[in-house]
Amino acid sequence: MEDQKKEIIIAVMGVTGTGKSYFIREVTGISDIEVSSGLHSCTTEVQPYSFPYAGAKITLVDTPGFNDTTKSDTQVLLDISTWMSSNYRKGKLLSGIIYLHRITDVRMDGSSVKYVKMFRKLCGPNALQNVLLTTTQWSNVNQAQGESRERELRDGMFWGGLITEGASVTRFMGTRESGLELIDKLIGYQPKPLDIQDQIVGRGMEMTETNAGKFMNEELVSLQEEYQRDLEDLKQEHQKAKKKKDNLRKKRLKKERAQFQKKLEEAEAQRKYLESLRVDMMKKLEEAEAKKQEERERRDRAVIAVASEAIGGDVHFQSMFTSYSTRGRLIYDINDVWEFAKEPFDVEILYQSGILSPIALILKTFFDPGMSDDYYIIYNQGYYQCKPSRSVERFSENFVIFSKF
Ligand SMILES: Nc1nc2c(ncn2[C@@H]2O[C@H](COP(=O)(O)OP(=O)(O)O)[C@@H](O)[C@H]2O)c(=O)[nH]1
Ligand SMILES: [Mg+2]
Repeated sequence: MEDQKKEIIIAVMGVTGTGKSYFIREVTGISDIEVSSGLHSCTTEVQPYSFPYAGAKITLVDTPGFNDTTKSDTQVLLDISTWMSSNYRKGKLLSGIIYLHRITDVRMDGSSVKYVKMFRKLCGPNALQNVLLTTTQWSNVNQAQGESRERELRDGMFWGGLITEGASVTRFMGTRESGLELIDKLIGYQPKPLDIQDQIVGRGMEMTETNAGKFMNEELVSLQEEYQRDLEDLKQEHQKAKKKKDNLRKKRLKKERAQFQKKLEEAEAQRKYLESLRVDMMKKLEEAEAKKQEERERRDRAVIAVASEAIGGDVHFQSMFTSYSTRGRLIYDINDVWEFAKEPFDVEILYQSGILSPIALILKTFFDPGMSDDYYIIYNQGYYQCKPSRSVERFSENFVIFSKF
């Protein structure tokens, strides 16, 4: 039987552009995680990434944020809730949440304020003890300015309330080491259910009955009222301009009205959507999520086979890992010998520095029986772990198997 490492699940949350994907990329070492280069957001779905650390399997869950360029805030809340409830149903609890906020922000903009309020409802007081309110992008502010902003955040009403309920304030300095310090903290925490999980799964509530859904609905109602008032004002302005025969102004006001009308309709559509999320509708969404996860697991069943004879490449030293370039093949069915005749591609085998000397690798002791399983290949945004017990012989060659971690 293969030993199953303990899994620690940590969600990474915050509005779009705060550095969630960047954080996960740095900490996991999975370099092909997409980080946005401009205003366009890349994380459109909830996406977990696992990596080995401290003898455990650490899973960092990337989440879409408010102010996404492709998704409404309501949809974002729903995506997060669906993922959370689907995993809770499987008995998976979060060990903690890393909540990211840019220290470069001069003040909290509308989206951040709305997000922080929603976040509080989503977690509830119990889970807030497992939340690290983490500031990012310290390299883009001077230290004194950053510290003064951090104090304002602590003392302000948004973070102040979260802190009173047990959340702690930390910093991410942009490096792997700094990120791992946060992971170290959370590893020791007692995993807890979030309010949203308890409300949807435990109590069978529909979205608008949950605290987060209720909040979102109230936000949308007041947003609609605000737009309606704005439209009314614009209408009067338009009348005045009409009387004065100010055509230029009339034209401008007309354009403005059209914009507000569109916003009003969007808010209305979001509210209707939220209302449509009855229990059976949410069940369906959860099923779709579970299906997606199954599909992913099925894909993850493919393994990477590395021929023992392929040994002999260059050894590189990095901070956390020593890596070694070789070639591997992606195998969907280990019993299909012809898959082992496929054209190999370049892979890097990583191992935690200090465990085995690179000399030992070059001397081909790498595939010795009884060796540790602390060897990995990063492929397709995930870690593949060496399973020495699964090595096979094909075409009189020995292959070592790496399977999804
Ligand atoms: N200097 C610095 N830049 C960062 C940091 N975190 C994120 N960024 C940059 O901020 C932008 C948005 O980051 P991204 O991870 O895509 O944000 P997300 O929308 O929260 O996933 C990217 O251009 C990153 O390179 C950080 O800690 N330090
Ligand atoms: Mg992202």
